[in-house]
Amino acid sequence: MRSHHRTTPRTARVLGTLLLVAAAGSVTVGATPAAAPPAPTPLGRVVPAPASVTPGAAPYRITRSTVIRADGSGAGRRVAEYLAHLLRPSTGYRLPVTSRGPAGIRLVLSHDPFGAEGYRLHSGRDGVTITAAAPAGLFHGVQTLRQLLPAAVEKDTVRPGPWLVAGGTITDRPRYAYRGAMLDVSRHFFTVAQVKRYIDQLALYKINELHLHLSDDQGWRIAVDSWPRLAAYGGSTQVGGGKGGFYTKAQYREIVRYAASRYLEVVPEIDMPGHTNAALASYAGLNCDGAAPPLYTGTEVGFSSLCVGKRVTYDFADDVIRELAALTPGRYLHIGGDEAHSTSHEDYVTFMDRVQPIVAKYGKTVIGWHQLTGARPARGALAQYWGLDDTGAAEKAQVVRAAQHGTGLILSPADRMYLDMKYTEDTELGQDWAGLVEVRRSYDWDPGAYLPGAPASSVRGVEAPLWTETVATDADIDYMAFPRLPGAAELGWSPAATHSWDAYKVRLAAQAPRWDALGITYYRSPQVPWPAP
Ligand code: NGO
Repeated sequence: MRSHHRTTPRTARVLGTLLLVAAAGSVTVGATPAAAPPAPTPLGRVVPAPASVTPGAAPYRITRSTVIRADGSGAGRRVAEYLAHLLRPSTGYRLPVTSRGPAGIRLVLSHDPFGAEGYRLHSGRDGVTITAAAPAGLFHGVQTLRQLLPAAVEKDTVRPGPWLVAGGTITDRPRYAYRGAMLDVSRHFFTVAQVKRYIDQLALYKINELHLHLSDDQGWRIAVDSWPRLAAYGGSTQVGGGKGGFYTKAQYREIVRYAASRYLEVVPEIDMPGHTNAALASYAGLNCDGAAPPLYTGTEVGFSSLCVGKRVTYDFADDVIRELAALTPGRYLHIGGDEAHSTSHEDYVTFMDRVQPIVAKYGKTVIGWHQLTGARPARGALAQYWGLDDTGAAEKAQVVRAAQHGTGLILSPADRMYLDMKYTEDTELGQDWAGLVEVRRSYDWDPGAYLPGAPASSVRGVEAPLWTETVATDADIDYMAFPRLPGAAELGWSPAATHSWDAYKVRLAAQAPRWDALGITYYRSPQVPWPAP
């Protein structure tokens, strides 16, 4: 294990103690190997771990006369409506939302310095109050409130309760502003309903960026009016030869809207100049030799490239980026740039020099896979690192140098964060090119120390990509994402001082009844002390 996990700084112990107090009701400093850990109380089982937890005496009880109050009629009110929607099916209560008068659950926007996404949640006999400086903070506070209630609250039919919210105060804010998950909708296509289901799972763990890998060799998944064959033909298949699919602009807007209602920003990716067979197959003119290759349904990588010397390539890039930027209220547009093995280095640099300004022209910030740092990353660009712990020093140094010169970093080390890696040799789904990634391995590292030499401020956060060569259904997504996804979320949200595998695995285990209630099928890793099913 990495040595920085062995030495626990003082602040870490103080916060860790708070968590342990919450978890066990007693003070225990110094991790003993958790053989039979006590079941954590609701306050001690929240994932991602809050920045600070102070248990209180009496819980609040939600009853049939509970009212939810949010001041005003704007975004705060909509968060209150969202909360009521979550609670009504299982409690069977009316839970009216009001903007004045007494209320058991109050969402308050205030000028207190909670930051863009932080919040304070106070729960006691008289009620629950969530206070934040911005609606996103109220929303994240609601996710915490959810986890303070019994798992049965997630059911969609009426349950007996009682609906107790553990008493105490949580003050919380994220470590990183960028906490992402990527879904590859190219290798296998996923419908709008499937993407929404994943969004709801991400929101529960306070993830705020949904990266959609919209194009690759096997499929083009977004309608582009000026190049209609990209979706109509390039989207007509997928890995294994199934019928594929694509999002109309209206459908894509619906994904963006739904994500925004859960405080997630959508980051669209068009992977270029490699990983472009679907586009090359759709338009012969994009190929250097003018001949369109057939559609591709295998899983090899690195064989396709846009034609860097042709003018039409940049007309294509401009049209696609313009139309996609118009569908994107978010700040970022991801242009891929990985595994351009069929593009010469010189061509790669030329291509990136020409395409990055197009992204800026349409008002967006470039994100690229970290190979972009081998070209000239545009000012303000972010590079997404997907190497391994033991990636060569020269490659890491190139990324670190870019970070020292202002390129921001999103960390997705493949042998930690890739949700498509097998857990063990016996995992049926998934790949193993980056190794086997069990739950502990995926959680137990520090994004702040991962690339020594990269300025702390260059690390904008983490992202857990789910590539879908072997993933085709909701159940497949669930199995690969759970239980690793909550760990990725915790790495992005929780202060480094709360990091402890022994404490985390107990909190993680306590999530299982919630997943059962939500219909999420997960991998029962032997590393985690799950409750009996
Ligand atoms: C690599 C490759 C993808 C694969 C993935 C599978 C990146 C950035 N490019 O990650 O095309 O789908 O591995 O794990």
